[in-house]
Amino acid sequence: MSDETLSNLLKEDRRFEPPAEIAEHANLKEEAYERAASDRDAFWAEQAERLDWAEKWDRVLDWDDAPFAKWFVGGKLNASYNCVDRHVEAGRGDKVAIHWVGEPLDDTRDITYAQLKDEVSKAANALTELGVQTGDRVAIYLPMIPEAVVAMLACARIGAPHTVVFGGFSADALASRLDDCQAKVVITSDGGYRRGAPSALKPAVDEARTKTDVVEKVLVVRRTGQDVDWDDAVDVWWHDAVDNASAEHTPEAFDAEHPLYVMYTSGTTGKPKGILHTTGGYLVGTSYTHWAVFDLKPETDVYWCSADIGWVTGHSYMVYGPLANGATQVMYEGTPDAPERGRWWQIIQDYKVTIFYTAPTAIRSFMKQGREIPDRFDMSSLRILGSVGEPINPEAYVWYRHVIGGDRTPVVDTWWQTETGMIMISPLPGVTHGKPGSAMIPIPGISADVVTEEGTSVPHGSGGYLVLTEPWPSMLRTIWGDDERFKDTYWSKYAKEGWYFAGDGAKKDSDGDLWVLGRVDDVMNVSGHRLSTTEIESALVSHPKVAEAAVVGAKDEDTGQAVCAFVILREEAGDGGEDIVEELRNHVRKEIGAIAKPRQIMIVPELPKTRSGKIMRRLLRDVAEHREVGDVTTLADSTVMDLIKDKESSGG
Ligand code: 6R9
Repeated sequence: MSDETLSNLLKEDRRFEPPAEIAEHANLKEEAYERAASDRDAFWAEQAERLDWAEKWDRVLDWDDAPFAKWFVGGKLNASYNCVDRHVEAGRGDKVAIHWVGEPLDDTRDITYAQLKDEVSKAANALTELGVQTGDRVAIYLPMIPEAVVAMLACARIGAPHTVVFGGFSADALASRLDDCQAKVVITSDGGYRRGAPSALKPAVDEARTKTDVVEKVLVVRRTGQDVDWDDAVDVWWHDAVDNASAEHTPEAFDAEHPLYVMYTSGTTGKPKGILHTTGGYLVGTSYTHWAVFDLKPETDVYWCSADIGWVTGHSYMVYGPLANGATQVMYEGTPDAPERGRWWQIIQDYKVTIFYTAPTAIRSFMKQGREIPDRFDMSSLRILGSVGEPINPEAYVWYRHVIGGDRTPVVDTWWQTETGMIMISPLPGVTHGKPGSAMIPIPGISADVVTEEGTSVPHGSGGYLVLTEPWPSMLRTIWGDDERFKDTYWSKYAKEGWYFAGDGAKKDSDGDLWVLGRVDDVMNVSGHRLSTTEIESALVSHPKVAEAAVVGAKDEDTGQAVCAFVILREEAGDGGEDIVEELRNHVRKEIGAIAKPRQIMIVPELPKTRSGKIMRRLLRDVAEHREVGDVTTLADSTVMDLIKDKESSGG
């Protein structure tokens, strides 16, 4: 990385101290870092004590067959019991587990832990009745309705690993996942509400069943009441099977390494990777981090994670972490703009949400709409804000803290992955000062480093590859059915050192704090200088007229790669004026340096994003290099590329 780019990042010198109130009562204090590092096994054993074990483990970690880990060897537990029953047994059955908010106004349900226990027990009985046995895989293809949580916990209760497929995925994507993990049962619904209208789900399951014959039964929740095709031999209504089942169900204790779920995530090749998580270590990792990073006070906090259940964030920080901790949380079915743009802030006001966890892409879209919208609501209940999914640019961080958090709230920028299962690098809200744009340092118990291609730790002020240097409880155990790909993808680059290669580029600043710069394939090389796409995007977004920016490196005869930027202007900036492109090019030059000045800037109405909000730079690179645009099937909105191409051909 060039000195120029580094010094630009280091110019970000705003700092936010932890509020005294949060610091004083913080769940984890400074000393935890030292304690965890001095005896790692003892630290994780201490964290494991937050769960109820039917049988205690005799060994914390078995790493003899690395990289195949076994955590809490010999221990037995039931994840569903830990998320539900034990809270009821402890006298907290009347506590609300989920304030569920449907997208149609006034369509809400409050579900207590006692009710959740009954629902999960019934669903577990119903699944058993449908022929699901311990070890069988069950796919879940549902909108954000309570039955999605119930279904996951019911699977966990009977030891049937679930694979949740995001409701926005196509029939093809669903079929390939069903096939890959040989799912015997699919749990779906007629449809769900999105942007004010019912959208169908079951037809995709019907179509997927024409492409694979692994599915024996489809359990269908009635959510919207829309018409569905029905196959009597396969389809079963949830309200028939579950509502009539017994609410008595004794959870069996499973081995700590019993598979809990498979979550598919995209890799560098076309075939998605089925990331396998197991029971004991995963639950220890998610409950510990949910408690430590969000400083959870289960008695008083109202927590809300806006992620969809179809992503790992929904698994770790909507289902397993919060419920294992006995938290009260909000779950929202719809989009942020239904029926109008203030919906999220309305929910925070209505439920007095205290901890809010969302993604930078959402924050930037709210910035674009302007602060007038959130300013209409009372969000003084908020005390901690979280960010996840991609690097948060300093402008978005400061806006989030200032406009949403009223300048009271620490922002925890949490770095982790589907593969890590839990948050790995993040500030602790009562300990770490906030540095906009930096995820700071690994949380207590976790070891990470930034290293060169050859595996040497980089000095402060330099960049390289992010690696995790010690195993952790919620690490992926393998890629479903493909141990070789697991070893190749994550453990071969630094095989000698035994490190996990995260696939992200990062830098250490002069304090040794970490800045995750994005996937290594998002790193450009311009005239021999390594430039981060994120960093240039961040510079663009710091311009008052810019709402969002995506940067790619396009092949260039002279410089190897050249910087090409796609920019969405803020609404109040109108068309930006005649010289907007030159103005922005010069702005980047001023912020970062001449080397980063974009060769080309296109003003566009939208950016191509996956359904989890990640910008698909691959497609933008196609445009920048004047190629036919590649596969758009994983885009949230596949028409976006047409809008961008129109712009390009009109010289926009
Ligand atoms: C949880 C989740 C993982 C990739 C990861 C990185 C990016 C996530 C980030 C971040 C910078 C953060 N990422 N959090 N980059 N700062 N706080 O998002 O999992 O969907 O598997 O994505 O997301 O590139 O490698 P997943």
